[in-house]
Amino acid sequence: VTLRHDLHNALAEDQFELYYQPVVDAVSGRIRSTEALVRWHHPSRGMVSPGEFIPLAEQTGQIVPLGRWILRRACQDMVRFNADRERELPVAVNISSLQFHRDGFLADVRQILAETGMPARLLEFEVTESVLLDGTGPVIELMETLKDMGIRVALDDFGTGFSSLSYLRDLPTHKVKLDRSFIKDIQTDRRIAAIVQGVITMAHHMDMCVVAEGIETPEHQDDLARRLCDLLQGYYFARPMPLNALQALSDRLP
Ligand code: G
Ligand code: G
Ligand code: MN
Ligand code: NA
Repeated sequence: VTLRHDLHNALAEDQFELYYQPVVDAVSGRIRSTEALVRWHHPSRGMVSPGEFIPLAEQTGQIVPLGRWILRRACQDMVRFNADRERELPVAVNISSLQFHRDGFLADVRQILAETGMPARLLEFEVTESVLLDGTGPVIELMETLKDMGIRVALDDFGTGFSSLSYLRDLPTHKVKLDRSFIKDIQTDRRIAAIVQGVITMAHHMDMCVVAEGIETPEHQDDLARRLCDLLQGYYFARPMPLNALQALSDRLP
């Protein structure tokens, strides 16, 4: 039996779970937000990586109901999580191409916000350049509408596509997430370091904030903090974790 076949029943069988990875202030290391990352507990194979099943779900169209479930669960979780926190944490949800460009997307989002009581200002969407490129419709208008609703859209995996600079120029976005492939080599490759510094400086001149992904060592943190990168995310601070673990962590690192 194939993964594709199993995926078909996984939603009805309640086999998905959301993990959350903290995003921290580059200098203080304190939690500023979280990214929701879906996990599939397969009945016989154990945990299957989203790197494996998200592309499948995109091919079959299942990403639409799955994406709706992910957004609803992230909102439910964070409303609950924030209820007993002094400072509320925003959550970022990855949005696939098919989901983003579907006619019913905005209606789904409005419905889920209303139903869960999630404040739009605490919700952020992460989209990649390829999601934006796929668009046949008016991507900028959609992003403006989301912005008017109070939802921010961040550019994910920034630097891995081909049109990064024009996106910075044209899109109503407040945040870029530097792909972790840059961070990996930042200390050994002067060109990479120059690109990273250039993106940070440019983004700041455009009133955007920069998140560096894939921070795995204290040297990575020092380097990015020195370059005035705003936010950091990576295994050095925390791996993606279940909601109750995030709760425990944030109680220790308020
Ligand atoms: O969590 P992990 O690093 O294994 O994720 C692998 C890939 O799957 C990443 O590219 C990530 O963006 C994607 N991914 C994880 N969770 C989601 C999700 O909820 N929705 C979408 N569309 N992609 C996700
Ligand atoms: O494509 P996107 O940026 O949404 O995917 C995030 C993915 O990166 C998740 O699957 C998450 O598990 C992974 N990730 C998060 N931090 C690190 C890290 O420090 N190192 C590596 N190798 N992967 C990471
Ligand atoms: Mn992401
Ligand atoms: Na990324």
